[in-house]
Amino acid sequence: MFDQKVLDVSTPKVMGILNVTPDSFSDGGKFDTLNGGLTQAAEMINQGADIIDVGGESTRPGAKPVTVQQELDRTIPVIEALASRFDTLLSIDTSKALVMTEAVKAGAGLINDVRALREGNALQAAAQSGAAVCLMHMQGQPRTMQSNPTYSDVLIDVKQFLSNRINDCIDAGIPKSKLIVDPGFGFGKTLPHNYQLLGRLAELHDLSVPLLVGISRKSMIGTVLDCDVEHRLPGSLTAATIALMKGAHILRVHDVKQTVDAVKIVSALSTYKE
Ligand code: 8Y7
Repeated sequence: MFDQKVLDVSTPKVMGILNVTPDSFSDGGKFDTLNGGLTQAAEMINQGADIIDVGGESTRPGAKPVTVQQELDRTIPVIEALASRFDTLLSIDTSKALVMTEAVKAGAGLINDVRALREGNALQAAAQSGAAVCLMHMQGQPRTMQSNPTYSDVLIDVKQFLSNRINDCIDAGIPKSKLIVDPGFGFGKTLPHNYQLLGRLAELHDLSVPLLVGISRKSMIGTVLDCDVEHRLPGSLTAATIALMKGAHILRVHDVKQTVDAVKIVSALSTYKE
């Protein structure tokens, strides 16, 4: 099972999303990015977040790429500051080898890579760092991934990809006990693909590693409900609950407090099972 020293996933865990892209905070200066990030992280930790996922590159469809230096400048000070103040597991959301290395030095214990360590040197950097890794499935690249995603069977294809990446990680020296997988909702998937994956999520347990899911406020919620981002909380919680019922171990979310409540309700089912 997953490395208990990294994170105990015997009960479901909540990962709070911390975007430290300048446009996330008031006027976007350096000071604002660091302080805004710390304030938001502290609030999520208070609300019961088990992990804080720090990201300095937007991976939304059509987002502009950022340089290594920009990503380092945005994320490393936040990780250092959080590591000195809190015991909470810190995750670095990046695909860049150098950012992985520096983030782990600064105190991150988990690498969350939407490109599953396929960028230059990422596999080696992650292995060298000794951190845990979340391998996410994505078809194509963020800029173009939603143009015409196709699969023969989305669940089988995603599972095969993740299985291959697990093997590549093990070959590179990352123990299986440090790996997490994620089907990558919204990353090169149509609406039917996303719901087929959610419905068959439990089949990914065959990979024998913990399962992370990120559905919070995504277009798979907004499209069904025909609502914009600020009205997607009830739909996001419903989808999170479905994922929990299918055995998801970690939920990556914006709304930590409400998701912790959903986890408690689902956990009460096991507590009071006869
Ligand atoms: C996911 C993610 C994003 C996800 C993992 C968003 C960075 C888009 N989504 N990482 N990142 N899983 N592991 O809407 O689903 O949050 S960015």
